[in-house]
Amino acid sequence: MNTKTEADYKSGYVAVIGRPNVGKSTLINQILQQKLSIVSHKPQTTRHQILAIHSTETAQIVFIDTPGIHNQKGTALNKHLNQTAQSSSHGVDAVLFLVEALKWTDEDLRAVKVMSQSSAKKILVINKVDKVKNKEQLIPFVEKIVGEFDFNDVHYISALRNKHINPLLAAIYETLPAGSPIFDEDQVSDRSTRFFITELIREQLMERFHQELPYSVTVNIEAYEIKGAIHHIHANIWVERNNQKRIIIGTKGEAIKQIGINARREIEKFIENKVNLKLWVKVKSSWTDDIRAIEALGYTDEFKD
Ligand SMILES: Nc1nc2c(ncn2[C@@H]2O[C@H](COP(=O)(O)OP(=O)(O)OP(=O)(O)O)[C@@H](O)[C@H]2O)c(=O)[nH]1
Ligand SMILES: [Mg+2]
Repeated sequence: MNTKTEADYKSGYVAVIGRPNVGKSTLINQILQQKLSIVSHKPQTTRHQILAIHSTETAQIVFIDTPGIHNQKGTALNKHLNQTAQSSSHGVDAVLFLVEALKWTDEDLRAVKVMSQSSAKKILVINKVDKVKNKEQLIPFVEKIVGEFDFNDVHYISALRNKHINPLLAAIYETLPAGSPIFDEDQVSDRSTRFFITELIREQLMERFHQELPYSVTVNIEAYEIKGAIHHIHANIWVERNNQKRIIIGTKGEAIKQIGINARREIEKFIENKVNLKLWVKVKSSWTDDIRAIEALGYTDEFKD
């Protein structure tokens, strides 16, 4: 039960927006000290909107991790990812707009325009400052951005190295309205365990096959059974073509075996139980263009409020 009263507590939603690969998920994981959102060096890692709930003694910040806003046109999946990110900047108390230090691309421009439409408080977050040797270079970089677009505040951080996150949290706190906790204080996400399991498998696929496989690889759980102390999980990996299936399976099944071992380890850490993981690779032609398939694989109606 929530015992906090409005007088001594603040709570609200904060959307984290930016082009792919700027470090949105890394920042959220760092704040929560938990891997809620998978991370990779490949752009467009996040595909689903995820709520990450950060509860402290004085506030509850509900972060919305979003897919990076990108310029790739075409498939229904790509359009859906951009729409997801756009819609999340509305109805929130603050927007964190992430950019990578000294890197400004057309995709950042597209993302900042989306963000500008939001009526929430806007915080510009310059991430990956650990990569910048001469920090003075940051001044003209930031001046140009704040000269063109409206921000209430600017922060310089390294999400990866956990640098200057506390001042950012303090600034977020200032934007929140008074209110009692929105979620139970021990709840960290709106997502199910099954969802995180599919994400942990997808993370291994992205890590190993980032060159060979398209973004369209997806995972669903076919069966989940707990027998005694062991969780038996049977998951399908969906690809679009037979040659992609061959890549994932590898010579004599070596690749899929390794994916399975690594994913099982991550899943065991996450659910704190022993796991027996079975993976199957299945081909569904062009599911990224098929809006019904996108619905079936859970890419819609993601934001529960
Ligand atoms: N050097 C450095 N690398 C970082 C930092 N933050 C994130 N990264 C790296 O940047 C890459 C992308 O990070 P993600 O957190 O997946 O980025 P994202 O914005 O969520 O990307 P999408 O989900 O694709 O939109 C990963 O390789 C991270 O390790 C940072 O502060 N410094
Ligand atoms: Mg991400």
